[in-house]
Amino acid sequence: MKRLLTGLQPSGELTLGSLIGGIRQSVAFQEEYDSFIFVPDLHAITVPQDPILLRERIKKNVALYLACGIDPTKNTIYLQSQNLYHTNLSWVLECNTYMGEASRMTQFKDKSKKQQNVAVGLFTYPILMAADILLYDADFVPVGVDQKQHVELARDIATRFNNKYGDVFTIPEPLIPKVGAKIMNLQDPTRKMSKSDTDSKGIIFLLDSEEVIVKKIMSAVTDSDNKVYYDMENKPGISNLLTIYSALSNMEIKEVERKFSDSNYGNLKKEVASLVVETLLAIQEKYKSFMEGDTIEKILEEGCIKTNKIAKEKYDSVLEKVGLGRV
Ligand code: ATP
Ligand code: LTN
Repeated sequence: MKRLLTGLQPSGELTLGSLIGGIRQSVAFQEEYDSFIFVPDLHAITVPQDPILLRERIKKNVALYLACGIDPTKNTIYLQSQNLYHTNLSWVLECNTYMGEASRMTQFKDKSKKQQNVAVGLFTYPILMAADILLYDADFVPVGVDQKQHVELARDIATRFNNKYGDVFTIPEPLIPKVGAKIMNLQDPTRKMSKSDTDSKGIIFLLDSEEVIVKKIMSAVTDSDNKVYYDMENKPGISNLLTIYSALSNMEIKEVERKFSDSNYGNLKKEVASLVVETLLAIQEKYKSFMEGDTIEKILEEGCIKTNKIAKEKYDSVLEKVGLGRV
């Protein structure tokens, strides 16, 4: 079985976009791959975080993965900060990465503009990400397009390292989702629904209450044409609602279009709201039971033990190659 590894930053509460575009893909992959899913919590502190909120969010996100169908018997689930080999390997890789290539990372350029004081960790972030991937010989790394450049950097570092010291690392390949359902912000349907956005009116969070979900969908921005059909360019709001309905009902867009061809916008919104509520309430029910018991602690403990063993072996062989470790 080929190995797949991915991480979702606990940078915000998970959204309907995270479910449809991210988590559901991982649920499909778990049947086919030896899947490693971890929480890159060390990556989260590259920008300021409130410690209490951060700890809460990490646990909530793990509970939500499980509630959305990530099966702990098919996935290795763990926290990055519980495995010191990530940062240790990152240091060795930093010493094998050039300033020139690290300086080309476009996400650093974007993210650093938003910070008053830019942490050095924000700059070295992609090298830690390379360590996350290379420690486990991941064959595939599912990521959004914005992360592709980072996986390519991991490939470059691994290739250079292998050439210099002899084969140690598997060269990973990014898995970019085919143009699938991209869920847009309900208030500005030309922008992606993003968990770290500050204005929550256009974002459906997986833990929103029924009342809030209905309110957000009923006030989604549409157009004045009052005809329901899919046209992302001219009718992004309506198209986004059709996309959400299609993704959650597993119906083709064409079928959904047909179903609502005689509806007015109010009716369409009501139906979409009711399907989103049904889906999310079922997830929230499971989420509650995961938050109450000690399942999460147990899963993370198991993941921690398993991944520390794998990572130690890889790290030891890296040390040996570069002339460090036991003499
Ligand atoms: P952030 O705001 O912190 O950058 P994000 O909400 O944009 O986060 P990521 O954590 O970068 O989401 O994405 C995780 C995965 O979920 C990626 O595979 C991404 O493609 C997918 N994803 C996130 N938001 C959406 C969305 N609105 N529509 C479709 N897929 C999404
Ligand atoms: N940078 C990624 C999160 C991340 C990751 C990884 C993803 C950290 N390490 C390793 C895949 C593999 C993000 O912000 N989405």
